[in-house]
Amino acid sequence: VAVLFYSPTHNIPLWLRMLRSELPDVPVYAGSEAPTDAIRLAVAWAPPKGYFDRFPNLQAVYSTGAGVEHILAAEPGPNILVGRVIDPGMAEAMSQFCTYHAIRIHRDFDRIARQQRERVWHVPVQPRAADTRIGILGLGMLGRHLAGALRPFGFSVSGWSRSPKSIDGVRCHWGEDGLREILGSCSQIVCLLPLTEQTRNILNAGLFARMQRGAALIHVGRGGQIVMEDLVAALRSGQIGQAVVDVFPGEPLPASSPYWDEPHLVVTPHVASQPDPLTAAHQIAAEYRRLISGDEMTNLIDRQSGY
Ligand code: NDP
Ligand code: OXD
Repeated sequence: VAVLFYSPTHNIPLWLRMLRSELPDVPVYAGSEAPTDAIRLAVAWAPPKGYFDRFPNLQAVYSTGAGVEHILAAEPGPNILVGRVIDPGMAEAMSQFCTYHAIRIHRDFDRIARQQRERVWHVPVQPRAADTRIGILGLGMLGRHLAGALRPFGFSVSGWSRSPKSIDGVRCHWGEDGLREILGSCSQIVCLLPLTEQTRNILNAGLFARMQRGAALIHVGRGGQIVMEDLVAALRSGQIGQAVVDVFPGEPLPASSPYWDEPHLVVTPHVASQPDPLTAAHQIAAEYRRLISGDEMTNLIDRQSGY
């Protein structure tokens, strides 16, 4: 009975070390060396399609991170449980990333930096945080944490989810009508949705047209949710004032991409938040013990809804 780790991008020796120290009595293998019959639990990032077919006794696959669309794309058998790491450190890092950009945009700190380069001493009018309404698309583990992180700065906060919600201090919207309301009422929109059939290409020209003119977009969900050509057109027309994009339809973004140079667009290399291998390994070890003792596993996703 053993655990498998697979990733084309992670620091594999580090993850193996962490998993082995949390599961000292359990063999933990990296992809290519695994004895296929023994593997019960796999921990993976972006496995190729059909990758799990070779493990006849596999019962559960955990994403190393919060998103699971890359696991589902590999098409694990229908009876295999799919879960994800729920890391408090990830939520903190995501809130830091989004709050930093929200404040930078709200206070127009780019203009202050420009003034320094131009040796201009000019004191702009200080905007009121309550007048800036920030809309968060996705009120899950990360979106809710971000809502809580923005409130102490005085921002007005709205959120959008699939099912109705009631969160203290947050104007909650849901469904199609809710999307129209949140887009029309916020001067900054943060996308923290999972990638599913419903959210693929959701950030497109139609959605941008429903945002307030000159509003900002902070996209930290998934690359498959944004139509980059539409974003560039919206930035150039002024419909979107500025954008931060952390996740792209094709990653890594090639050096030849024009997006690096697009005015009013901040490009970041999928760094908003990353799982901490130490806490992730601790959590995965607990899940493994539940699996082996027949207890219900936690942090599983609903394969029907895709998140
Ligand atoms: P959760 O699964 O906890 O929450 C997802 C939220 O999105 C829920 O509120 C859900 O609504 C809502 N949602 C899903 N589908 C729809 C829909 N069709 N319409 C409206 N709302 C919808 O996800 P997390 O908060 O943990 O993570 C969100 C995503 O962030 C991840 O899937 C990943 O893609 C991305 N991410 C990006 C990182 C980065 O570094 N850029 C790092 C980590 C994650 P409901 O509550 O009603 O179910
Ligand atoms: C994740 C990510 O989904 O890092 O965890 O994007």
